Amino acid sequence: MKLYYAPGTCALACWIALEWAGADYEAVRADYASEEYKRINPLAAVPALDIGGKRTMTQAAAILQYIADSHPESRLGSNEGLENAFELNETMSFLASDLHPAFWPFFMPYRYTTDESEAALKAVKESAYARIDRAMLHLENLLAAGGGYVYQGRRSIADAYAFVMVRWTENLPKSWREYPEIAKFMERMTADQAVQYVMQAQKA
Ligand SMILES: N[C@@H](CCC(=O)N[C@@H](CS)C(=O)NCC(=O)O)C(=O)O
Repeated sequence: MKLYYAPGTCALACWIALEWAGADYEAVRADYASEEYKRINPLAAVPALDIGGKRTMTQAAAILQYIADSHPESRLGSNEGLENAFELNETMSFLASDLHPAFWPFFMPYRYTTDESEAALKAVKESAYARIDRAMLHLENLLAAGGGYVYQGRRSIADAYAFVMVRWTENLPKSWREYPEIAKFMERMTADQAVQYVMQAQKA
């Protein structure tokens, strides 16, 4: 299977999960704005996963779940039971629909205003900080409850997903270093061999 990614993006979460799962895959660098890539994902975004099916899979959270489900021995998915499955689903939804979008005005302020002036773009960027902080504080609480893991005290797809987005706070006025639980989580994740491999390989 082929994972389409771009450096620094949320697609790296899928790459880390593929490594953790011991999957047989190829990582393909994509130019997400290109016409060629739009034929792979009409939404012009990474990640996309091609498993040789009728169409390419898209949406990071869904792809991560697929990786976990297709490699059950790697125990990257939820624990047994309806409520446990709900909790992972809830956490993945939080990451995909609260944490991730909180960054959009920061990275792409021009999409959130019709005023093209520098001052307007700066204001939009700065408006992102409060939503990012709100989501980071929620993640901080999840990690405290999970003993340093995002989901139920053990490694899961949620760790990979949270890790790549937390990195985006690096150059913000309030970076991940200012959240004690997240800082410990980042220390553990950056020491992980698969994470180190992916973070190096994505630069190539
Ligand atoms: N809803 C999609 C969003 C994916 C997404 O926004 N990916 C970013 C990288 S983190 C991207 O490709 N952005 C390109 C763009 O917005 O032009 C998902 O969760 O997979």
